[in-house]
Amino acid sequence: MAINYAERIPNNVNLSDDRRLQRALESWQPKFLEWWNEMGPDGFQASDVYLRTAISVDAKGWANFGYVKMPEYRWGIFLTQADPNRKIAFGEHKGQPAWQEVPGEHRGILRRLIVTQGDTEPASVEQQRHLGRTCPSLYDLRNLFQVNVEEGRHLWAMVYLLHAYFGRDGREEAEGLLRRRSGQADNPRILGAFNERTPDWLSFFMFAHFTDRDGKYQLASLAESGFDPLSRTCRFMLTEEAHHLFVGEAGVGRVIARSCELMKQHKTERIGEYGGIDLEIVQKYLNFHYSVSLDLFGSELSTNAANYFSAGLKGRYKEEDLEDDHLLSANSYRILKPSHGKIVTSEEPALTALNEALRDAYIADCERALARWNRIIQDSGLDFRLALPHRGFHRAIGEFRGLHVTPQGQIVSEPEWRARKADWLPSDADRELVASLMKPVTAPGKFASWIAPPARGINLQPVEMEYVRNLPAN
Ligand code: BYC
Ligand code: FE
Ligand code: FE
Repeated sequence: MAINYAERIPNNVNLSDDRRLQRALESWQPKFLEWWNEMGPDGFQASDVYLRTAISVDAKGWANFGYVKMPEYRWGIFLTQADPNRKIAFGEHKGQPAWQEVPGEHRGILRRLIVTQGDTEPASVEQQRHLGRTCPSLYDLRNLFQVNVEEGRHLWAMVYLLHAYFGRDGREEAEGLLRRRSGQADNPRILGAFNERTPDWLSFFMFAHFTDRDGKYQLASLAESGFDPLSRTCRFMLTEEAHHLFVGEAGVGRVIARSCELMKQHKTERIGEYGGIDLEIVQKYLNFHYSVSLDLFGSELSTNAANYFSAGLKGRYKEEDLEDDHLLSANSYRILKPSHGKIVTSEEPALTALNEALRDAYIADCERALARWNRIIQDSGLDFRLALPHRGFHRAIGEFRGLHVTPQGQIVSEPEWRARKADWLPSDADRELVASLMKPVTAPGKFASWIAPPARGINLQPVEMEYVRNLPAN
């Protein structure tokens, strides 16, 4: 499954055998580059960045590292190897051979899933485009750009499917993916979290941790899809996603480590004046990014989710490891929902509760990562502990929407919520404090005051390597 880099669009799908498709994608390519130049990393398009590029989709050695100017990155189309015997593992078509073409009866909802997935990718690049100017180190700057170019490639992954399998409407959707803009009132991105701001690096690390992690769970569910090209493209995307999650978790972990160091050194929890970020502020950022990411799983009870599953288009997390009939015709699932001012458990048909089941898997993953962050604090001998807020906290989608739920899971009145909101979510003052610390640090091997250096560099290189060269002058 070697990747052909001799063509204008690198690919491992024999693109040159399909001239029509190749031409269609080659005419989308300059529009993508126009978008990248307009909405991609602001100020760094001429810099040389130590990036990895896929050379093969095999588990071993898919990455090649070298200095690249981002607009010259070789974005391409990479699918994992096909399994000719693959069968649909769930839903009404269970046991039938996986589809190599779009099943006509499910065309509309399949297209919508692909467009929704595709829309998040450029959105995240837009949200992060201004961050280069305030990077805490060249190491972090390079990681930001690595994530950005790979999100750009994820857009290519979905655009390939739209062009290859959905004809004219697919091509129109592919244009739409370049037209919507994160946070723009008249033409916003589709999902809520992708229209929020990512104003500073703490926010970026939280986003990469919590929001990219939604990506991991959604991609894993789409990797189960009976539509084989979607499954194969998502499988390769997941290998890229692992690095994004590393950037997020390790980034937040290094902020925590530095805060602990300053707290011990100055014997106070208020470390802003010493150049650190209070753990209390870290907790509020966590509350924000976790809650908007929980919304990305959709409503607890969803007929859309039931339809996606029954149609064989979107499975559950690790569908094939689950031991049931893979139809969910008679199963139930326990969810939490508000009822008469309290939060109660309720047995619901498992088929309509699929979003909540995926959210549960995600929450368990977030709990494991949280324990690793708390271990850093514990190992410094401090008593502070971070926590995930209740799943009903600050929700805009689903059963908890419109309610005011505290991080501990109490439903409170609106006045009480307003009075206490600044204890739970970043206040203007918190954001200003964090913003005031975001002074760029670009000397190789140096790090901003608010973050600890990483344990090791990229690709076995030293931490002090010049990961980005040719920075903009200013
Ligand atoms: N914001 O039945 P419901 C990633 C809409 S992240 C706004 O509750 P459903 C990445 C919903 O569209 C992974 N609207 O939900 C991470 C529907 O609208 P319509 C992205 C929302 O459909 C970092 C209505 O509410 N991938 O890759 O079961 C960086 C009722 O829908 C939201 C995917 O999302 C929201 N949060 O599930 C870069 C996978 N939630 O139809 C990249 C594909 C729901 O009434 N998408 N709505 O107009 C899906 O599987 C589903 O669309 C969702 C929603 C899970 C998102
Ligand atoms: Fe992505
Ligand atoms: Fe990602």
